[in-house]
Amino acid sequence: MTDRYQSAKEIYAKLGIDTEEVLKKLATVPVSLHCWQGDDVTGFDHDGPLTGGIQATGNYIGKARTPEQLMADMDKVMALCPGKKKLNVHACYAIFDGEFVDRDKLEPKHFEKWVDFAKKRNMGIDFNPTFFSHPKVKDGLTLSSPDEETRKFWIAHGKACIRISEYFAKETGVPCVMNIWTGDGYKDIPADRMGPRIRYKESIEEILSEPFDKNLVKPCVESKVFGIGVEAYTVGSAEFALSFAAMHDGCLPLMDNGHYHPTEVVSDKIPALLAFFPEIALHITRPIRWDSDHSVLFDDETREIAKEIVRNNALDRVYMALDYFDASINRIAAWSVGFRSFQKALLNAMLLPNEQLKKLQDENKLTELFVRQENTKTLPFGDVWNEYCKRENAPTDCALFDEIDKYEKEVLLKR
Ligand code: RNT
Ligand code: ZN
Repeated sequence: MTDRYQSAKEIYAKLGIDTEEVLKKLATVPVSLHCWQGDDVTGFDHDGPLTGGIQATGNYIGKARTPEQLMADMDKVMALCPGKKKLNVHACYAIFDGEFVDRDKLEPKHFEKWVDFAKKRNMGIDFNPTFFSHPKVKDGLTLSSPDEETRKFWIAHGKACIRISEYFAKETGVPCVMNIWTGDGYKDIPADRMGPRIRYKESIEEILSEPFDKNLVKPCVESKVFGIGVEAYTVGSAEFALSFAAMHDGCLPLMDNGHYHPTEVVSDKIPALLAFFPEIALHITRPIRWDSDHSVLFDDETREIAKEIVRNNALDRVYMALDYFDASINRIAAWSVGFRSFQKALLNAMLLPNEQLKKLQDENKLTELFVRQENTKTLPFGDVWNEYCKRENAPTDCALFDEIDKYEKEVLLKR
């Protein structure tokens, strides 16, 4: 224990915060680490471009091109990050040994290697059907397509993913969050806004008619306001996803903080949803002017998101997953700084005198609240963070770059 941590511990104790308890607790809170930062959302089941209105920009060296490379990179990222990780896989990351099957025919066996990977590392797994980057996306539409054959194909994919999700949960002993997101929409003003939404609704209902144990599989619907080439209208808008989840028992709303108008904040939406839903899910990202999916930083909104989860005692009601993909810088750096930043945000939230601050609000002592809230920003948070990294065998912030640089020279540059 360093002198600096010792001194920080005493300062926090005076505010009624037990740093030891906080460090122990934080190390048990799972955050989903997405596999797709490692290869720019490419996956292993196709050669085509990334579609669906999302884009990874940049061409930094060292992109993972095989399951082995992606898993090795993920291992490196996990070694660089303190905290409990859950694995987040997309259906397009199926691993085929010889025979290839299309997405409507995927089976648990195509994900056996991911299960082995997760089990060996004591991780649960989250899953995502992949409704993009595929020739059967017809005119930009999948589950909301007016073409029955297209719609059927994608429903079959969704059902296959439910079965795979249940397999993940059974194998790992941890519930699997299965997130439904499609890029369905129109570039310009549609003539019919409701038709596609009705079809989308019915398609998701058909997917969820696949039998599954609600304690093992947690289906979610992720909303979005717009995508590239889908600027005028998205089928799965915020109201659509929220209403769908509210009306279907066992279905969760998923909010991605890159999917709203730029002045809207997801932090404020979290307590609103927690007032109604037993459980909700998040994609944590960093949008810059649009849904750009930059790596997460320890910035104001990330801190606010973590605060809303922690101070509402909702760590076990909110499924937290990262979702970004920056290909313009070392991917291991983007991946790990994002995970570490969210860990920092959670730690910061857990180190705040939340109960005292709430009390000031309820007593309408708003001047004191104003002053004390601002004062929390200069508490010796960094000393507790360093101690956390040390205990979790992860590098401190000062040591992080050298480790990334070494891996780049020894592994990534040789690819
Ligand atoms: C796209 C959504 C979606 C994807 C991943 C890859 O805007 O955020 O969650 O990023 O499924
Ligand atoms: Zn997302």
